[in-house]
Amino acid sequence: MGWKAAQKEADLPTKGREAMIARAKHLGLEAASSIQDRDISMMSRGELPHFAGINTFMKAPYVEDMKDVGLYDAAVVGAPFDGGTTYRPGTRFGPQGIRKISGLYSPYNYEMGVDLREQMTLCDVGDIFTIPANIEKTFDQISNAVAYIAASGAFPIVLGGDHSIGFPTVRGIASVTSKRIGIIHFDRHADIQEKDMDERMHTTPYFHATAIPNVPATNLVQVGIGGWQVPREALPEMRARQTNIVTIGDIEKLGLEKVAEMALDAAWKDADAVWLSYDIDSIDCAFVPGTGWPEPGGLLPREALKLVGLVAAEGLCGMEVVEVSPPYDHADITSLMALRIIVDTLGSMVAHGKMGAHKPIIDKPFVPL
Ligand SMILES: [Mn+2]
Repeated sequence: MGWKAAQKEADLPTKGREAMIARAKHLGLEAASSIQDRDISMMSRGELPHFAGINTFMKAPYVEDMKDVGLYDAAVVGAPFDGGTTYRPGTRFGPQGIRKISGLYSPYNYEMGVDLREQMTLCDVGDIFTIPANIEKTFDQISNAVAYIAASGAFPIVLGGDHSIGFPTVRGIASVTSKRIGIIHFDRHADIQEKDMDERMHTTPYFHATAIPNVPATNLVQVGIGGWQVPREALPEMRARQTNIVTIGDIEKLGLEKVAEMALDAAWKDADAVWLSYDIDSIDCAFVPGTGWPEPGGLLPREALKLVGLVAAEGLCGMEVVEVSPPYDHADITSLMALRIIVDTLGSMVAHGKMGAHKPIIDKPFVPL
């Protein structure tokens, strides 16, 4: 595998890199005459140095004019909101935490033989204007943003935010299609009770998402559920709605390939598209301390990356990574893990020819709430 990947790199184009360097030199001016590498510019305007520059997601172009988002295959959008948290807050800083560490990465993945800069176009549209103390108004803003991005043709990549945003994101995508949507949801928590402390907190998104007519609960697959943090209030809903639940024990027993196959079967059964919701707390809290409800005994990072790669290979209509709380993080490791979930998802989609595959399901115009 190692040598095969080395061979594969020779076939990848380099046009994206050349365009980036030309743009950097045009905008950032010529480097000092003492610098031999004439691809370097006076001002950092591209990938290098990794620690320099303005922190968009992986240095993707910042698209300030939302009307241009459809010019890109995929768009990163932040949903900085922690009003739905029921223990540790801080996920309002999640989008900036993930963006900050994303400067570390190049767009190339060795094992996949994928170069995101050469094989797709990515932009960062910045953050949704969330309303800090109002869950419902924030939900409306998030649904509109996701619906607008999806209707434009770009693949939405949502940086949470706590998991309460899992309802409005799906409501947004479901509003621009008449087609049936399944959800693959990685989490330690079932998040499917109707209310928590009288509000639609981060414990509730899948009650509300699967009440949407074209998002049936039977197409909801919840992977990694278990431990001591699943509220009993969720259980009657799981039973009544016939959701698909996979525990860490199931994963240990069946193996990653089998679990991914089962998840894909259930999520895609009579469905036309699948949304990925990745709660970072599905991973053992030793690896993701910066999260709202840390729980030991979850997925190992290698398992998490393998699973998302497998489920993304069939294509997705959008994704979110939630529950990254930088104030509780150490050395950016939780943000880094969230970043890997995103780039591994994109890499797998690109490797399997699925980037852009969601476009045919978008058959309704954007109608704002
Ligand atoms: Mn969770």
